[in-house]
Parts: sequence; C-alpha cells; structure tokens
Amino acid sequence: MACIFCRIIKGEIPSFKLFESDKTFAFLDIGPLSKGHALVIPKHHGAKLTDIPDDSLTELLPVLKKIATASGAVDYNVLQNNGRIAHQEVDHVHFHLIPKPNESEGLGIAWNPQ
Ligand code: IU
Repeated sequence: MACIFCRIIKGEIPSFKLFESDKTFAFLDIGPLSKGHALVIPKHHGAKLTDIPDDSLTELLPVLKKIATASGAVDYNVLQNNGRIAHQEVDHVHFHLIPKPNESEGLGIAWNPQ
C-alpha cells in the first residue's frame, strides 16, 4: 500500500495518535507549523474532498472540534488543501488544525508592519 496516511491508520508507520473510530483517525502532524498541529483524516482513502463519501465526512468536523477543545487553543486555523496548486502534498484527504499561539508563549510570529 503506497498511501502514507493509510499506512499510518494501519499502524504500519508510527504516529502520535489523538483519536480513532471506525471512520476517522487523528494524529499530530510530523512537521508542525505550531505546537499541537493536528491532522484529522477519514479512514476511507481518497485524494480530494470530492472523493470521500458523505458518511465518512460527517464525523470529521465534530472530531476536529473535540481536538480543538482538548488542545485548549484559543485561536487556530482549520485548513484542507485539494490538489497541487492548492498546496496539497499528501493525496489522502486531511484537515489541518493549526493552533495559533500567542506571543506570550514565545511561539507566535510577531509581525511588524514598519
Ligand atoms: P498538505 O495539506 O498535503 O500540504 O499537508 C500534508 C501534511 O502532512 C504536512 O503538514 C506534513 O507535515 C504532514 N505529514 C505528516 O504528518 N506525516 C507524514 O508522514 C507526511 C506528511 I509524508
């Protein structure tokens, strides 16, 4: 099986698992953009959102919400890329949950417009 996320679901490749049900899997991103960067994926393999059956999609947002709540993140991005031009690198649908730490945590990027 070539798909790396299918292999992560099967446990053939280790991951820091956050959640698993019969249809959904969530784990920490291996190259986090911020502390707690998580990926929520359907177990059904499909490259793009339009390839995934509705019944595999229905649980994804509630799981993402559960992880966002558990993470304690106050500000965060939810991101889902489809296709190379849209910056998709892994061809198995995944939702990014990217916490945006505040500057007092020392992880934020301070933007100075001057
Ligand atoms: P993208 O939306 O396809 O660009 O995001 C792919 C993400 O998958 C990216 O953030 C990678 O760090 C992440 N990832 C991972 O967590 N584990 C892996 O084995 C591989 C990629 I390959």
